[in-house]
Amino acid sequence: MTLDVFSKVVSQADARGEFLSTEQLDALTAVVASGNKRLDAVNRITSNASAIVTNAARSLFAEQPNLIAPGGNAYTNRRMAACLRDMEIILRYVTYAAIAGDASVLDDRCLNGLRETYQALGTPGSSVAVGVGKMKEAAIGIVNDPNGITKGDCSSLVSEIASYFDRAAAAVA
Ligand code: PEB
Repeated sequence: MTLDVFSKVVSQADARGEFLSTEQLDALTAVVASGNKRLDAVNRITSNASAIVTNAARSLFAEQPNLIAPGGNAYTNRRMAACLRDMEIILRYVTYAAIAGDASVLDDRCLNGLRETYQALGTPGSSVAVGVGKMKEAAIGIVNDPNGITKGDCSSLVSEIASYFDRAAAAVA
């Protein structure tokens, strides 16, 4: 089921017929308190999505030129377009998970069955995972850019966002 961090806690508590625990409320308080940072981070990634995708793809093809050589999995415009599109889809679902504060949307709507899809297509999932790792580095660099923002501690938000990229990479590697 696709949930955000609030509905996830509610459904977990409801499954046990319990009120929200102090720990659950504290965790949600932290999510609310850092809400503007989360919105800013997602806004920054979203505004730079096309650069994040193209730079990651360029860097992947520089490292793995076999992908774009005749017979490679990104050779021909059609496959290149499919590859860029896949990276954009994955980045889009990472931003959804980041705004929701929960990975379920990424799992259910993007990663579920993706490994099998790539196996069936003969697309190297390990190369997709490398591309996702490159998007992660770029996205985190953009989120951490001190330009134009009030300085604050974004470390837990950054590691949460990093975990969504890691999850996507692990799902196809
Ligand atoms: C997943 N990717 C491809 C297809 C599907 C997906 C379902 C087959 C149908 C099509 O071509 O459109 N679609 C994609 C996705 C979701 C979805 C993530 C989630 C909701 O609905 N080729 C490379 C790189 C890599 C790549 C390693 C990093 O060399 C990707 C990019 N994906 C790639 C390629 C194809 C593809 C399809 C090349 C086309 C494969 C082919 O037809 O030969």
